[in-house]
Amino acid sequence: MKMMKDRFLGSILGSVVGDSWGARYEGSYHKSVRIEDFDLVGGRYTDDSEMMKGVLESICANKGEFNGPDMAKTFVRNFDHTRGYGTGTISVLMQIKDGDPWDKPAKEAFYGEGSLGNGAAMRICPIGLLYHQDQEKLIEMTDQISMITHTHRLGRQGAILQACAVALAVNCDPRDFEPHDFIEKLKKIPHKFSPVYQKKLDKIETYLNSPPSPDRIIRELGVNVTAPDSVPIAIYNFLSNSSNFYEVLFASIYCGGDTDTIACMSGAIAGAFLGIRGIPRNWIDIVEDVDTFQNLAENLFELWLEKASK
Ligand code: F2R
Ligand code: MG
Ligand code: MG
Repeated sequence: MKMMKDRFLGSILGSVVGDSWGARYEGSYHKSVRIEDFDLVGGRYTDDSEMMKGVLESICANKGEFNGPDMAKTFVRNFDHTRGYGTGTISVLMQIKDGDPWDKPAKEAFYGEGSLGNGAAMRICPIGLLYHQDQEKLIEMTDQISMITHTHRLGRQGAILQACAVALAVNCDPRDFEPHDFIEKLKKIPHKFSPVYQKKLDKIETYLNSPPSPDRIIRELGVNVTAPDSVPIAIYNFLSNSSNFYEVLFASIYCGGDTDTIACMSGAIAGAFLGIRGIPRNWIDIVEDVDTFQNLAENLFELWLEKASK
């Protein structure tokens, strides 16, 4: 049980550490990220962690169940415009704040297409943790939570892929880890992923055998704010550096582009895999509001324990 608690804490705090570190480099061109600059830094977390906090608060208050009005209200209450939100998400949250039903504005975003941004994936790790033994429930809840802001199938599928990666990482033993098995299991998720995700999972498998240049990885997997161009590279950065949390984050930031979000997602997977003991304590201690995130992670673990004992 102690090991499991370590993994819950590792994933939530690993995600916030990745977001806070990555935020320094968001939008950078990858060749301008210098290893000598990448040192112990604190800094503010961004929208990624603020929205994950909202997911944690709402699911803990609702005993692990989805409550759409409550979660939307929590996102709106927490919203701090200085944290660098995506324009589509800002618009959705402001419309809900102004009185629209919680499930209306997201469907109308982007001329009715819905958002395929990575905002649903970046906040979803609590669901991967809580439902790591129940894939059906994990997929159902991830989809419901995504729909508050992201109704495009690619935005929702990216969140499902990320939540499943966190769940798989919780279930893996680092002493006996095979990255190829991890990808195979992701490919076998009983959910119809669009070809863009299927092709990128195939590429990751190939790259694990024979890693191409960083330029090619960035070009083929993508490093931007859309879910299909960020969730796959976060998974790859974890799988190609799984034994070392620092290397996972460094690879995610070195790629440039949407560094806070890619480091947040790879940090969530690596933290679930290595546990909080895999993250140097002094890195965690400098995270803004660390006690709040730690308490929420502990509450989530207690909720899981309660459900597992029934
Ligand atoms: N927004 C940012 N970073 C830029 C500004 C940060 C700056 N440093 C600051 O401090 O102000 N980061 C955050 O946004 C990403 C998550 O975005 P989310 O929540 O998915 O928002 P949105 O707007 O729905 O989607 C993001 C963009 O994707 C494109 N897009 C989405 N759906 C589309 C569609 N159907 N058709 C065409 N384009 C679509 C748009 O460009 C959206 O703006 C994270 O990186 C987070 O850190
Ligand atoms: Mg952000
Ligand atoms: Mg970002």
